Amino acid sequence: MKIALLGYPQAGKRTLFTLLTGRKVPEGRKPGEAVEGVAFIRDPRVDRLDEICRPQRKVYAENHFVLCPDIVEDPSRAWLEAARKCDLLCIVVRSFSSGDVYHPLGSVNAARDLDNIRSELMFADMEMVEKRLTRIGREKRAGQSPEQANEEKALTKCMAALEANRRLSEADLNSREIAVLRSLGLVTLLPELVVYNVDESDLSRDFAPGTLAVSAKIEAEIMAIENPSERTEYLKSIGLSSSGLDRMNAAAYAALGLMSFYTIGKDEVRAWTIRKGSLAPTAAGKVHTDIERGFIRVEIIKYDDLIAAGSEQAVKAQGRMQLKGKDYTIEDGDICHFLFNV
Ligand SMILES: Nc1nc2c(ncn2[C@@H]2O[C@H](COP(=O)(O)OP(=O)(O)OP(=O)(O)O)[C@@H](O)[C@H]2O)c(=O)[nH]1
Ligand SMILES: [Mg+2]
Repeated sequence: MKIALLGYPQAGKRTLFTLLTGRKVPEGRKPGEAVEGVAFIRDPRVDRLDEICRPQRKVYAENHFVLCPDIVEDPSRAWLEAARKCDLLCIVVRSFSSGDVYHPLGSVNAARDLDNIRSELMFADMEMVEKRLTRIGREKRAGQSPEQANEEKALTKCMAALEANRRLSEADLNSREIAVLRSLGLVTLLPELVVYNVDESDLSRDFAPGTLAVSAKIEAEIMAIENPSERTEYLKSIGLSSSGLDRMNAAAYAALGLMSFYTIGKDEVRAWTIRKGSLAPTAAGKVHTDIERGFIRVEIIKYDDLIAAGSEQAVKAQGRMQLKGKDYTIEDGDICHFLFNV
C-alpha cells in the first residue's frame, strides 16, 4: 500500500517526505523522478505496551510514501504516472505565506490550488475513460465479449460521474465494476487525503472535515527535539496534542482502510498491519505463514483491558482474555496470541 505525496512545486512535499521517512532528497533531483521511503507510525499504543511489557524492542507499523514529481505542465505527466502506482493520494497544498518561497501561480491560494489539482486528476481520468470507450466502440463492430460489455457499462458510469464533476470514488461503482477498471490507473478512484501546509498561526484553523493542517516548518522544529517528553511539552505549548507527522501517518493509515493489531512478549512488542475486517487466520499469516496454515485459535486481549489491568497476568486473572476461532474478525487494537500447530 503506497501513499502518493502529490502537489504543485514548492508546496512542501519534499520537506514533509524527508521528515516522515528520514530520507533526504536533494532539491535538484532528476525531474520526473519519484522517490520512495518508509515512515514509522509512532503509535502511542505501541509506546504504552512497551512501558508495560518492557521487551527488548518495540516495532512500529509502517507507511510507504512516494514523493511524486511536481504537478507541472509536462506532456509526459510524470506526476500522474507516479500517482497511478499508489493506493492513496495525499495532496499537499501550500497555505503558508512566506515571501521567500515563490509560488508557481504568483500568489498563495490554497482553495484555488486544491480545485486545480482535483480538476487535473478528473481530467486525467476523463481522458483515460474516453480513450478506452473509443477503443471498445471500435472493437465492438467485430462482436463484443461479456467482459467488454461489462467494461463498457462501468466506463459509461464513470464518464457520467466525471462529467457531473464527481470523483470516481463517488460514482456508485460496485466491486465488480471496480475490479474491471482496476488496471486503468484511474486516479480519482483512489481515496484522497488533503494536507494543508500552513503557517504556524493557522495550525488550529478549521479546514474542511477529513483534511489536515500541518506546518512543515514546525514539524522540522519538533523533529529536532530529541527528548520525547520535551517534544510533548513543546507540542502542548503550541496547543497541539500530537505532531502533524503523526496525524498524517494515522490519517493515511485509516484512509487506506488499514488497522493495527499487536503482539506482545519479552522479545518484542509489535504493531502489525491488516485491512479492516480481516479474519483471525489472515492476521496470523502476517506474523508467519506457518501460523496461518496451522491456525487453531487466538487468545485476544483488548488493548484497553490491558492498560486498565496493568499487566497480562492481571487481565487473565480478571477472566478478560478471550479465546476466538478462525471466524473471528480482528478488531482495531486487539492484542493477539496465536495458537497453532505445524
Ligand atoms: N515558511 C515555510 N516554508 C516552507 C514550509 N514548507 C516548506 N517550505 C519551504 O518551501 C520550499 C519548497 O518546499 P519543498 O519541500 O521543496 O516542497 P516541494 O517543492 O513541494 O517538493 P519538491 O518539488 O519535491 O522539491 C522550500 O524552500 C521549503 O523550505 C513551511 O511550512 N513554511
Ligand atoms: Mg521543491
